[in-house]
Amino acid sequence: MTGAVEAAAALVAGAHSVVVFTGAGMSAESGVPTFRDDLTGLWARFDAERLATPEAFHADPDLVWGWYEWRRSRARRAEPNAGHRAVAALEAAVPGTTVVTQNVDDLHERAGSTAPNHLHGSLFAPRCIGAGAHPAVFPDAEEPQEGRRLAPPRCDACGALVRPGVVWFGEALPEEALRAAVAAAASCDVLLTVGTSGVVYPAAEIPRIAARAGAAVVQVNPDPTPLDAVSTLNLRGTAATILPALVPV
Ligand code: BJW
Repeated sequence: MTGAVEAAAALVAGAHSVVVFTGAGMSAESGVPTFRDDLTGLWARFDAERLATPEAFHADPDLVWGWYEWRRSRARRAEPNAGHRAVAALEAAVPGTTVVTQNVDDLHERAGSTAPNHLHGSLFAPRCIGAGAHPAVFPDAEEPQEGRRLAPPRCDACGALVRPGVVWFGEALPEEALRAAVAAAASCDVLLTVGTSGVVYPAAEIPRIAARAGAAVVQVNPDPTPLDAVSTLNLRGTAATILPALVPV
């Protein structure tokens, strides 16, 4: 263990309350591409920041729904990695632990985390765009390797188009999830920020809120990010290699 990893492990071991704040890098070693990785297959010539918008869905629902169904089928096939399992073990070891994730996969849950707080929604909670926002249920499909355009289903209750249950650019985050994340960040002893570029707001405020409130912020990321500046310790490595060393034994 390097000195910085040992120092981070000591901070976690001495904490009563820990927030684990995760981004797409958390699932990279499970084979789920990060949000800012280049798109592949049918979407190679598109920019994720433009596809993840209500405007893109309204302009071309089949393109955007096909992208999300492709991602949902890949996320279903992915398995949690050692980093997800370490987060669940940390929750068990430090009872005052809150997991706040920007990820739309379910790998924290499948690794054993009890109730991760999903700030940007979920690939597994589609709903209709009608006024009732009815939850939609339809069979899982195996998507082809290269992806495909796919017409979104219609809502059984009101006939409106079904959309992914994620938070797109320009949309509000789920109110209760954001409130709980802000409260946990404002009162924790240690915040671990893992695998996020820290550029998408308001989520990127979460580590900054913890730092302003006096918590130690420990960043796990192979690359520098704007969160380096608020981090007490910057651990340059991957989630699956570093997080297991931070779990108190
Ligand atoms: C590893 C690793 C390994 C690799 N181990 N690490 C203030 C300032 C400027 C702009 C704004 C602002 N406030 C709001 C905005 C606008 C906008 C915004 O932030 N834009 C910025 C891009 C400039 N925000 C919004 O629009 C938000 N809504 C909003 O503000 O609404 C206002 C409102 C209020 C009331 C009513 C109505 C409106 C909504 C933001 C929603 C973001 N949604 C997305 C898409 C979700 C669905 C989908 O997945 O398709 O969420 S965008 C995308 O970014 C996704 C992610 O959750 C999010 C964060 O990305 P993340 O997780 O950090 O991934 P990457 O790829 O960026 O980084 C990966 C990192 O991992 C890298 O650092 C790697 O080095 C690292 N890594 N391998 C550890 N193995």
